[in-house]
Amino acid sequence: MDYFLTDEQQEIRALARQIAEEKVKPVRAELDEKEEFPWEIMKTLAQADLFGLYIPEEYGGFGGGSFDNCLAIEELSKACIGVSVSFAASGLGAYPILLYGNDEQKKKYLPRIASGQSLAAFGLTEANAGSDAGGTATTAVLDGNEYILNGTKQWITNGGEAEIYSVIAMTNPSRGGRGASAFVVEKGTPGFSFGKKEKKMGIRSSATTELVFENCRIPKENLLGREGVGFMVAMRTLDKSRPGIGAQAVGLAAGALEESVNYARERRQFGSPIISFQAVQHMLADMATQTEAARALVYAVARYLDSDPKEISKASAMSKLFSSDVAMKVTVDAVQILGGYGYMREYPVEKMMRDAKILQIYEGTNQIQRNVIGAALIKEAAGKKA
Ligand code: COS
Repeated sequence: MDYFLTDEQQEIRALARQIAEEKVKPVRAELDEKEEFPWEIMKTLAQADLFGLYIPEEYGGFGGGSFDNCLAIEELSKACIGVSVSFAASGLGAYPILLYGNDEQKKKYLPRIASGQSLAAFGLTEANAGSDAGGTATTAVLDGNEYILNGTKQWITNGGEAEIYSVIAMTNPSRGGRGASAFVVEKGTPGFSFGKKEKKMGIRSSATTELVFENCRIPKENLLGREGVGFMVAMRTLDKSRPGIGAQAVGLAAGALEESVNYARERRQFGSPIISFQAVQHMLADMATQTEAARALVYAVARYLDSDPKEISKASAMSKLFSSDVAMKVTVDAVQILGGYGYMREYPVEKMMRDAKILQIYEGTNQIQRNVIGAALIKEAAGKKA
C-alpha cells in the first residue's frame, strides 16, 4: 500500500527502521530478559533527532505532527514495543505542556524533551484511579508561592528514568474531576521519590514505577493552565496520544506477520514448506489484511489530528481500540504458526504476544475506548436532533 508519504516522512520512517533493525532487534530479547531500560537506544534516538518530531520548531522540535511521530513509533514497534513505548511515553508526558503550558513553561521544558536530553512521563493513574481517571486522590495545596503535593501515582511509564513529569493532582477535591489540576514536577525535587519498579508480563525493558509525593513543594509557576482544568488536560493528552498506541500496535502486528511469513517459508513438514498449506496461507492472509486495515485507520486518524479538528476523542479511541485488538490477534496467530517454536523464547513471537496484551489496557482499556466512542455517538445524535 502506498500512503503517499512526503520525502521527509519517508526519511523519518527509514531512519527509525534503520535504528530498529540495527540497534533494537539485536538486543530486544536480552533487554526483555534482564528488564533493562534501553538507555543506549534512547541516546541513539536522541542523536537522530526523533524525540522532537511533533514539537514546534520554536521549542527545539522538528515542527511535525502526530503522523510523523506515529511513523517513527510504528517502525520501532516492529522490533520491540518495550523500546518504542519508552520513546512514545516521553511524548505522552510532553503533551500536557504542549497543550496547556504557557510560553515560559514551553521554553523551559520542551527543548529538553525535543532533544532527548530529558525524557518525560505522564502521572495520572493511581491505585484507585485507573479507568476512573477523575478519582485522583493525590492532592496539591497552595501554600504561598508553592504547591505542596501528597500522594502516590502508580504504573507510570518511564518512572524513575524521566526527568520531567506532568502530574495530575486535586487542588479542590470536593469538586471531583473539576477540582483536578496539572503540574510539572522535576526529578530531584525534594519530597518526590520513586516506589517499586513493577515486574511485568511484557514490555519488560520499559520502566513502570510509582511516583511518590511526600510534602513535595513545587513553585506555583509549575501549574499548567489554571486550577480545575486537570481532568481536561488528562483527557486531551490521551486524545492526542492514543493514535500512538495504534502505531505501536500496527508495528507490532507487522513485525509478527513478518516473522510468521519467514518461518512458514522455511519450516518444512510433510515434505513441503508449511506456507504451501492453505490452512497457514489463510491465517497469514487474515493477519496481513487486519494489519493493513489497522495501519490505514491509524494513518487516517493521525493525519486528521494534524488538521487540528475540534473533536478528536472518537477517532483517537477508534484507532487505539481497533489496532490493539488486531495486534493481540495477530501475535497469538504468529505463535500458532510457529507452533512449539513459537512458544519458546528462542523465537521473538512469544515476546510479541506477551507485549501485545498491554496495548488493550494502557492509555485506557479497550472497554473505556468503547465508552468514549459510544459517548461521542450519543452526542453526535443529540446534536443532529437539536
Ligand atoms: N476532551 C475534552 N473534555 C473532555 C474529554 C475530552 N476528551 N472527555 C471528557 N471531557 C470533559 C467532559 O465534557 C466533562 O465536562 P463537564 O464536566 O464540563 O461536563 C468532563 O470532562 C467529565 O467528563 P465525563 O463525565 O465523561 O467523565 P468521566 O468521569 O465519566 O470519565 C472517561 C470519562 C471514562 C472517558 C475517562 O475517565 C477516561 O478516559 N478514563 C480512562 C483513563 C485512562 O485512559 N487511563 C489510562 C492511564 S493514563 S496512561
